[in-house]
Amino acid sequence: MVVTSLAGVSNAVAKTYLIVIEQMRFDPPVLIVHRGDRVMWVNKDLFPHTASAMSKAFDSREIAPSASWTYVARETGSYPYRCTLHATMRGTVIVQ
Ligand SMILES: [Cu+2]
Repeated sequence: MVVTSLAGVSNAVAKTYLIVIEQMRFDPPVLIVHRGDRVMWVNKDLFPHTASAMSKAFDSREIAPSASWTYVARETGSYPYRCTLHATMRGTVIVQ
């Protein structure tokens, strides 16, 4: 895996964005972040979920109730993802 330098990023302060999992939904369903930012999924349901990229770029595996999982967005692109436990649950992270 290539470790990219952050030298070219004008805003060096990485942000953390929250995606709340509640009532079988990802909120927001589409999230746009910048390279280097963190995306944290927080599970507010009473049963586990996953955030699993279709491309396999990331996979939280099971996020327990009240637990969270964080992904550092290192590569630009559009990342549709789903919950592998519930077929209707889908979202997209776009890394610019
Ligand atoms: Cu689920």
